[in-house]
Amino acid sequence: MNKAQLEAMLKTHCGKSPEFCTDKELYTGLLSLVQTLARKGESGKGKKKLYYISAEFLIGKLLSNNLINLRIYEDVKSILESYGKSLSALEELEPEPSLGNGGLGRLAACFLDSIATLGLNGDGIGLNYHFGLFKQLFENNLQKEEPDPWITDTSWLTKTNVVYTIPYKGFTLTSRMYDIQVTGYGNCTNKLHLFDVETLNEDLVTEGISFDKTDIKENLTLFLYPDDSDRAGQLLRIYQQYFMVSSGARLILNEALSKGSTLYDLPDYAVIQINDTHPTMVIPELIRLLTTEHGMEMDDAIQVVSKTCAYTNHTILAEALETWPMEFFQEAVPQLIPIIEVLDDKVRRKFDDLSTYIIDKQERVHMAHIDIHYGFSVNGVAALHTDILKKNELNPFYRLYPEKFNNKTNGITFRRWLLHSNPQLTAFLSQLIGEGFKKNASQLEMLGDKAFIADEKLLHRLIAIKADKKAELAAYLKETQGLDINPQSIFDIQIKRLHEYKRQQLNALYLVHKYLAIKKGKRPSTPVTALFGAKAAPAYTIAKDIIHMILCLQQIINSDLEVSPYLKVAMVSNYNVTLAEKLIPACDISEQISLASKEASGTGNMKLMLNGAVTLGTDDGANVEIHRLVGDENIYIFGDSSETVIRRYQDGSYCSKNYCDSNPDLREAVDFITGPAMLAAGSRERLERLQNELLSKDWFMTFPDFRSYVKTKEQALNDYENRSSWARKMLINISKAGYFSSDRAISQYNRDIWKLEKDASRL
Ligand code: 26V
Repeated sequence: MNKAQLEAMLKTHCGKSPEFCTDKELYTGLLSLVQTLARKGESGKGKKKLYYISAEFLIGKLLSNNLINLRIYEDVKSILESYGKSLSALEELEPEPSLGNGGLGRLAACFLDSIATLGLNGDGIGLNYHFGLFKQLFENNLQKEEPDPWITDTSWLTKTNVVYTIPYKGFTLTSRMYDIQVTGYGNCTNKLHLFDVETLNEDLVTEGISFDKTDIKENLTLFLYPDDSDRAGQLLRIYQQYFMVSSGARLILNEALSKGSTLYDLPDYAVIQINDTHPTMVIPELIRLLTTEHGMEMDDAIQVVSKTCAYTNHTILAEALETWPMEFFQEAVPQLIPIIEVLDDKVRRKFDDLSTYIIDKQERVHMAHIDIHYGFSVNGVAALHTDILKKNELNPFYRLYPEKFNNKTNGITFRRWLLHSNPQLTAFLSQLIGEGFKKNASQLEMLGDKAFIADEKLLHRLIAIKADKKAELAAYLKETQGLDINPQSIFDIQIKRLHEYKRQQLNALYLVHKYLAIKKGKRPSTPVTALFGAKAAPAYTIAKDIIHMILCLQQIINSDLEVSPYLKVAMVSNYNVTLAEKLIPACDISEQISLASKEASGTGNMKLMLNGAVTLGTDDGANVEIHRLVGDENIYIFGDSSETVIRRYQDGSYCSKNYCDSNPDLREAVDFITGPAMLAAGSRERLERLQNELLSKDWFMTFPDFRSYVKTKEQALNDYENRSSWARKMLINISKAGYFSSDRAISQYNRDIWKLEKDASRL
């Protein structure tokens, strides 16, 4: 389509010429134009279809992403400009759907983009949370949670006529399917199906994000992951999960039937990727539907379902592996109990290792065990993670089914995380190596050419682009959050969910140490800004205490006239996809400092390297693969190895206090937490609790890594001074990022697990 045709279409969809439109009218017109164009790429005709079922899809704003994928972004931008209108102003009007917590949900969104881009027949299945994850505010140096509505008359959701009746103990709920189009880069469009309850009542929300957790009819899809610290919250999770999988299972069976399946051949029509354990009930639910509504024998149904389902594991953290008391099933979905008992019984007959049973002695149901016994594939999300699953966490299962285990290192979509978030860098890279990398990310390797690496002018241009993105970010944060940061400083960024294993507290301890060093006269040559973005789960007390510590430090350091010219702390509030798109291109140092063995993969690490940040991290998750690709010279690795950490957990030898006593710098930093400055800024209760947690437990071993973290970070800050040499590191990081494209990840999923035909007619 040429520009004139596009302009004509835009006018039709707006109902008048752009110059007479308000921004809202333009936004609505563009939305309808995009939906019309995207419809041309829909097919759904392929015989076999992938269903990516996930409790989270952190899709972010869609307007620009869709314009890029439809390849009309530049034309639309310039048409709007010719009428004195700005596309970025329209982008600001779009609310962000926060339908995910972090990496797992964002991965699902990147995967949908790549599935469509590769022309694969694959849809997402999830829930239509009306408020998604909470909106984060800061008050008195504390996190406050508020609902974050995103559904308006101009959202991307389309109501469908697909309606199911979902049975629970003592009542039923009506489920309706809403669709969001998923455009690929090229011509293919798939769908994200989000199921919603017809009887939802948004007025149930009272103070903050509190609501009546027992009123399932009215609350089912209000929030993502409602507070599950109590029984009512946990039960609500079961109600939500069952609603999602029962709706999904019915859709999957109906689609297969409509294409001529007998259901005995379901694996020829459907493959279901179970994203972590949240959708696990799809296995017993499918078996239930096949046996009760489609007349299949139990053994046949189990066989069919086992050949259809594949499971991805995203964490080794014991507390995150779901186990539900049998009593919860009794209360919410008793119809699944006989099925789960049969599944457990079959395992017991076959194997004598108790640790692989589905129902344990305490009558708890281990969801991952269902997935592993009754799925045909089990994958981890980075090489190290999959190795740890095989050797440690899931070793008894690996010994039973070695052939099921495989690794699929995570990936990210470059359309959003480079083309959209960093058009300046994209244009520069295109000048150097052509446009091919947009479709084939491995072409970024060409940037590693000796001629490029030695080209000082090129390196300075790279630095200039980074400087522009830093200035843009500083202006944005000033305008939207009142944060004052120096764009000339080094931007050291840690953005991810707040969790003790990710160790924001280690970064905070470093900042105390640095603050005190500057006070003693050790000033850095280039000022440093430590940026954080993180939400803490509402009921996760220590995580909130860590946020409190960082916000107190921000107040103390930034208002200290002696120190703030050299060091500043800025914790952005409500870190989400939109903010990530602004923070990532501006980053110099990417903090990936999880305790080795604990971060399954990480994907922020990939987005940051792609945008020319240099990683400061532990040998954990996908950092290991980044390290291998860029080499020792172009990454800063510190801390104990995953083997050491795992051994230390096994022999129970770790005692945090000993480390503290033998390192005066660490002692000084830990003491500072409850020193007079902090107590004046914050809450004694929170600060003492955090300090005590570190001194008496420090479960994620920040103390043993403190010394090498400080040393390695100082090395990175010193190396930054040599601008050309630093820019070379940036370029090499970009050149090696191609491996982390989600197109590569999805090709591997398809080659090894899904085995879908490419729909050539759509490419
Ligand atoms: C969930 C929970 C929920 C209960 C409280 C503690 C807790 C701790 C961790 C989790 C994580 C759930 C799974 C998850 O989000 N995993 C992330 O998946 C990403 C995509 O594969 C991966 O890059 C991250 O390393 C991994 O943490």
